[in-house]
Amino acid sequence: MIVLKLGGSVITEKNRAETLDGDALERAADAIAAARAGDAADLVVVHGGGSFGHHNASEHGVTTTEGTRDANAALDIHGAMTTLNRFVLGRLLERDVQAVPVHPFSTAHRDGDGTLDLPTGQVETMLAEGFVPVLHGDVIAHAGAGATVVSGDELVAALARALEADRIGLCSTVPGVLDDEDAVIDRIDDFETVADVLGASEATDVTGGMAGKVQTLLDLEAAASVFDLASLASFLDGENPGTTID
Ligand code: IP8
Repeated sequence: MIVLKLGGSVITEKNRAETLDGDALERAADAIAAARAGDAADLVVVHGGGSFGHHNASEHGVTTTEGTRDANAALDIHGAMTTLNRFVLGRLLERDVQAVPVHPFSTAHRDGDGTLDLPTGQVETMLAEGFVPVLHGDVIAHAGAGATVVSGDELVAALARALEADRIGLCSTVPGVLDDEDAVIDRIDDFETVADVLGASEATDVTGGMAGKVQTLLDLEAAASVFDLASLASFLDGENPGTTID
């Protein structure tokens, strides 16, 4: 089974509030639909926020650790993410991909120490019944902190562990993890060797840049690939485009 993250900056115009990158989303949906039409593995999709969610989260001062107890603030962030989720589902459904939503706010929470608890029974049942579950970065209840942001990357890691994913794909705006000369690093198997070339994301992003992603992915059992939209079809075809993190 495959866990695929569609980066928020891939499917939205990240620097213009609540603006979809319609062409990019169509291309992503085309690649997913083509893969589903073949002899496809089970697929779980997670998408990030991009310009839906991050702006709302920073307006309300909400991050993965700083929470809010204002339900209106939580709903503002959640609402932006569910709007984007509807767009993603819509593009997939138009292509006969049997995509269904899973909203983390209604299913997941964080313990007092910030650990994410994401039940996956519904996702497993959806997969067994032939659906493609589509999750998204969100706000979730956080013991002792109100509600905090959960990033798509955290969801990818939790799903990959719980569902024993075979492959993880991160479809990003860059063709892979880049070194200091902007060349794609083919393979990363420990963090120290790449730590100083990994910068933080420039646009408003409350959940961290590439360095955080690489660290999270290194901790997982399954191999992960970081690639751009041009390589999504080849990843879904079983190839290893971009950077392999294992
Ligand atoms: O774009 C965060 O998801 P990400 C979503 O995967 C929110 O970091 C609510 C800011």
